Amino acid sequence: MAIVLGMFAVVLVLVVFAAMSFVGSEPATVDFASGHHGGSVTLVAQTDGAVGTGAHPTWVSYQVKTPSTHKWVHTTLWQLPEHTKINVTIYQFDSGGPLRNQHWGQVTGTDGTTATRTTGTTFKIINGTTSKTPIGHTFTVPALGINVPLMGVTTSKKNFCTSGPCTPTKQLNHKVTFSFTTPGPGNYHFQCFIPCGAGHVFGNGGPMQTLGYMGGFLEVMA
Ligand SMILES: [Cu+2]
Repeated sequence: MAIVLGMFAVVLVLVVFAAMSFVGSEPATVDFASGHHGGSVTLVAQTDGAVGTGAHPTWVSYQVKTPSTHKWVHTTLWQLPEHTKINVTIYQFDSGGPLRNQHWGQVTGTDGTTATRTTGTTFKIINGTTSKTPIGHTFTVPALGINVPLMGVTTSKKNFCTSGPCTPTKQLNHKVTFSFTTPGPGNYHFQCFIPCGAGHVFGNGGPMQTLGYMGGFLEVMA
């Protein structure tokens, strides 16, 4: 009986520790919703080959700029107001490669079904089958039908950003802008669909399956 109780106590302690570390590791939420009274919302994010901060500084990741302090925050929990136009800018600092599935080279679900590059040209698809147009990541919200391919940069360049948060004005990046309109309230999962978790199972482990890195939620608020 003592052994059984002892084992039960050990299991209980382990469960509590696991739960606490899970809760403690949840990324911050950046709030674009409260204080919003009509008009559109500006959302600025970046994708880095190495996030440079937190528990896994070498992991590939998204970061987002707070609307109030304009500081980069390492999180993928973004609160947005409902039925609102969101103007998104993503600075892509990571390298890329040919797409395994050409589907992810298409722009879908955005206003006009287009996105705009640094040069000002709009595009509906990137031919991701060649190494000339490498894709680093995607911004994809499956429930909203949104997909935007994010082009990769050349790692051999001097101003390649090796560790985030990267500086858009100084370091090599592909800037992509697009807009979409939020639906009613709910939690809408978003993620990257490029298996970019190098060193993890089929590139789909590690940062690809961890909140705050290559996946997160658009928390659309009433
Ligand atoms: Cu990715």
